[in-house]
Parts: sequence; C-alpha cells; structure tokens
Amino acid sequence: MILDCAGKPLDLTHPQVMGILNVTPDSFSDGGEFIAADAALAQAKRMVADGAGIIDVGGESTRPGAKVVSVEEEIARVVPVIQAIHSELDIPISIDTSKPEVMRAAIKAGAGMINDVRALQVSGAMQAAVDCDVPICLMHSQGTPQTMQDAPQYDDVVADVIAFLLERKNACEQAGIARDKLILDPGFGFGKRATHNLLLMKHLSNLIALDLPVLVGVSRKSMIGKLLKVTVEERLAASLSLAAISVWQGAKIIRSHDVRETVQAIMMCDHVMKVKNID
Ligand code: 8Y4
Repeated sequence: MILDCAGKPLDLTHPQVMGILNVTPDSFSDGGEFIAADAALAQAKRMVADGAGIIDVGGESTRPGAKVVSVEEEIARVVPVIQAIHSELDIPISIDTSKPEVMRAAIKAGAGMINDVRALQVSGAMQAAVDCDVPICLMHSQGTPQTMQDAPQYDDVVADVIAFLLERKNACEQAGIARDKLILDPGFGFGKRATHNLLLMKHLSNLIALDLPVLVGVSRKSMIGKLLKVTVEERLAASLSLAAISVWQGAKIIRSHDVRETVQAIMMCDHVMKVKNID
C-alpha cells in the first residue's frame, strides 16, 4: 500500500521512519524567535540521506508544561522550512500541528500529511483536514500537553485508546475523509504512566488489527528515562528496541530523532518478517 502525500509517495509495503524536525526556538534559532530555515533544511537533507521516508515538521512544543504558541508564530516557524524542504528535496513532509490555520498554511507550502496529536478535536481542524485532502495521523492523548502527566487514569488503557481512535476514525469518515487516508497512533507518553505505555506496546497488535496503518513515536521518550534511569542522550538503544517490537507487531511508521539507526533496526525486522524458506 502506497500513501499519496500530496503527490509524494510513502511506500508502506515496507516500514518507514518519520524523521523529527522540531522548528522551535530551542532548535535552529539565533536565540530569538527567528528560525534559520537553511539549518533546518540541512538537517532534513541528512535525514533523507539516512533513509527517512517522511519528515515531520513541528513548530509547537508538545512537551509537558510547554508554552502555548500563537497561530502566527507557529506559521512563521514552519512555513519557510516546509517551503525549503519541498523545493530542495523529494520527500513527503508531515505537519505536526493541531491548529487548522497552520494545517492550511503548511499544506499550501508543500506539506503532504497532517500529524495531529489532538486527533482533529480542535475547533475547525476537521474541516481544515477535509479541505487539505492529505493523509492524517490521528493520535490518542489524555488531557492537554500542559496537564496530561498529572494523573493519567484508564479503565483498560488498550481498550480505551482503541475506542478513542475508532471514534475519531468514524468522525473523520462522517466528515468526508476516506478511510484510506487515515493513520492511527496510540500516543506513547501522552497522558500515560510507564505501565500504560508498556501495556500499549505489549498489545499493539490489537490496534494493528483495525487494519489501518499504525504510527509509533517512542524515540527518546521519558518512559525510557523512568524505567531505565537514563538521560535523554542515553536512550537510543531502548528506543530502537521499542521500534523493533512495534514493527514486529505490524507498525508501519516509526517517528524518530535517530533516523539512520532506526532505519537499520526496522529493516532487520522487516527482513525477518518477510523471509521465505529456501527451495
Ligand atoms: C525527548 C524526546 C523529549 C521526545 C520529548 C519528546 C508523537 C508525535 C510527539 C507521537 C505522533 C516527543 C508530535 C513528543 N510525539 N506525533 N509528536 N506520535 N504522531 N517528546 O508519539 O517526541 S512530540
């Protein structure tokens, strides 16, 4: 199955790595609010050389406790970077946003997928997604990024997350978005305790069974830090292990900071999964 991301193909017959490109003032800035598009483009080029299948551009930090960013500020951060990647590189771009105005501006600038951690629940986002007519990743989250890690609670985390994603999938179909444009994501770390994340990983095949492509984002996340007591710089091996466990169960897209290593890990998984007996 090949996803059409505004004219650029994303081949999901193999698992793919989505390279993370944060364009917030703590990356690529001169210390002020100005984002250096050329530096962001250089990182995108490196990710393409390392085997990324898509690049996820985000201008709003979704870290717990992060500041709220205005529509104007978010557009000013992401649009020049998307334009530069779109004109220089032959790779699909996803826009990591929940704001309808940012979705529209990003798609106009050359993005070919919407990655929404709020699953199109913001007012106007569903209609923006309908109008943009690109693939959409619907992610589960409990609470807002500001409060989500305070006290996450579930009856049955796996069943609750699947029920939420089915409800959002149905809302998309009702709004006129074809099922074959949808990608589902359990939202590791978004309003989940370590045990909730582990249960979602153990039972990821239950989400895969819905028969839509599944995206997993575990790269360097704090669940690894909490369980292994390692700093953010020391989380690569654990991130690769979780990527492999995800792909083994059928995940199709792995969102990662470490593209080269993640491509190697998931290619090995794919080889094992597809090997045929000799003779
Ligand atoms: C260190 C490492 C510090 C990671 C913070 C983080 C997902 C996502 C994010 C995800 C989808 C993050 C935008 C959180 N995570 N989109 N976005 N799925 N679809 N934190 O899991 O990487 S941002």
